Amino acid sequence: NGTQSVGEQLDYTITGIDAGAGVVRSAEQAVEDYGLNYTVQTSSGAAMTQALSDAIANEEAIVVTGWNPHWKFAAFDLKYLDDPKGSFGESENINSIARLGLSEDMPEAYQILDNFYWEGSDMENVMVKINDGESPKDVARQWVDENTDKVSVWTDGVDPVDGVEINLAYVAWDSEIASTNVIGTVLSDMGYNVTLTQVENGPMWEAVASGQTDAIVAAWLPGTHGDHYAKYEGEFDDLGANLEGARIGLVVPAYMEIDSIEDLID
Ligand code: PBE
Repeated sequence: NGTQSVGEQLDYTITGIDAGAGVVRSAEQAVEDYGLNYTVQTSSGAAMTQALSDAIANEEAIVVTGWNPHWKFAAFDLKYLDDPKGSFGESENINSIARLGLSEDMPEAYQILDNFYWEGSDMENVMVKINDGESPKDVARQWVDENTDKVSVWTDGVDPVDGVEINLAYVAWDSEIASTNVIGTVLSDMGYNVTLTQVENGPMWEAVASGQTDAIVAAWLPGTHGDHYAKYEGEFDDLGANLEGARIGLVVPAYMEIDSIEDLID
């Protein structure tokens, strides 16, 4: 297909994830910013990584909405496309957000959530194992057991509780499956009766703002979820970053001979 343009090779399609994801919204922004005649196809994180894996097996062209931390960078040789117009923003933090009143109602959980902080490499280790086929719960259990040095900092000086119910909402993004299961395991070890509720992105923000859920550890800021953050500002308690140096953007296999979103233009 040496005669085909990049756009033709890609069927003028950016392989997206769930429609509610910030990275999909940013990809639609990029289509506008760069004047691309591409469609951002929405599906799910799992469908995106399957499409990526299939394309790489056949050395075909593909461009996906990507982010890190993510196991795909350990599994495949990938690169971000440069984004000179800044459609995808800069470096991101992942923040923990509590419902209003959590600090009074569940001071122990609040303290742990406030202390929760880990590195991109920690999250990626958890993600890689989950992708290898182990259950998120089992991998989280293992990570917590093997990282008592880190976990003990989060629980330092916090008294255990006796079966208090707590709910954490999350979206089924690989990164958030990892983080939510890990903090859920830590809270459970501290005596909480933990429920993890999987929802879509918009409903996740609405749930923490309305108090339907107690907390989320999945707030990508300032860009990716900036619209949700602004919509509900004042209706939640921002506990700050649990991870720094995250990123979103358009990602392609390293063998593709393009380096910038601008190279998608025919
Ligand atoms: N993500 C992973 C999410 C946030 C976490 C980058 C796919 C998104 O809203 O795009």
